[in-house]
Amino acid sequence: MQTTTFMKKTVCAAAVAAAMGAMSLPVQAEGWRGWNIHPEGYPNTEALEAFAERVAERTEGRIEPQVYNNGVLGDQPDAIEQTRNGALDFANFNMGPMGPIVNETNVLSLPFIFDSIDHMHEVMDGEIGQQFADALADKNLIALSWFDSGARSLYNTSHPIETPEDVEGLKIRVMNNDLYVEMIEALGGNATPMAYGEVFQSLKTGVLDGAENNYPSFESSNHYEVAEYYSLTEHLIIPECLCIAKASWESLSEEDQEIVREEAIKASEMQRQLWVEGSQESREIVLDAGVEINEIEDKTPFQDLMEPVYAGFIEENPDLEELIDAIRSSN
Ligand code: BDP
Repeated sequence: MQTTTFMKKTVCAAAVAAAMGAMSLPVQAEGWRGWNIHPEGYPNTEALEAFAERVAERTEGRIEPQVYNNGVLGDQPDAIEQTRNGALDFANFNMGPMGPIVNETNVLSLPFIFDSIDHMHEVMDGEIGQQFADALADKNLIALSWFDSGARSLYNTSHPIETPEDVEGLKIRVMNNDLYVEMIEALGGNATPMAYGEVFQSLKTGVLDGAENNYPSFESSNHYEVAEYYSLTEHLIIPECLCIAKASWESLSEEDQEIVREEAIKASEMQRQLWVEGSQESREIVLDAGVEINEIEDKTPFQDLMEPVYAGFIEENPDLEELIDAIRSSN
């Protein structure tokens, strides 16, 4: 533990102090490593990079966060573990793959739990959002702000999905969470949990028929190049966190904690704004590339099929029923 902490610290302040001709002892800068699954230019990436820059600036180099894009530090379930044990310092996590680790967050993965993105923000920015942050903190993750992740819709290589019958028999990739397997199976499809980075190749080679995601990810992952039918099921509206490893958080002075918290909130404001613009841009890019996008006039048949998913979840987690009701009735 000692060695790891020591190795994570970059003693670069000595050079700064020397350059300034200062005689005081050098301050140790914390070289914070941040996990990000998205590429450069993605709304989340831009917000994380702004966060890193502002934190370094405002702490005068006491914390030097560095964002590692494209999931180069590992897939999401791994990165969650690494952040929990302090091997990584901060990250932008989707609450989907968080479910197997922080059970309460599974509530956010229940299909159609939110009526709209505004509803999700209202819930997450209020008292209920704090309950999720507390549950994450119990598992060593300090959620300082919530990012937007739009609404996830189904896409596939063979035909538009208009009714649940159109999902029958399709091999659909899902994120790592049993709830999504149940969700796809309830629609008559075959679900395959798979790491994000493997989906493109699997769609291309026919190992998968489809997947589900928001516009920016559908576009930036290039899945639209191989799956040309995007159907607006909007079955999941899942928030994401800007999370700090508990060990990294606790190593900060109160003053630096305040700076990091403020900048995380600013980053989420920036991300949400970029998200709206980015979603629109991505939609245009995929349309220009020939993707067929279809609206679903009546989502009730999809929603009705989710009843057993809710029933099974509540049976296994009776203590979470109140939270589900609170979210559903909060709009
Ligand atoms: C994106 C999320 C990212 C997930 C990815 C996925 O932002 O965290 O890893 O979906 O489908 O929308 O795996």
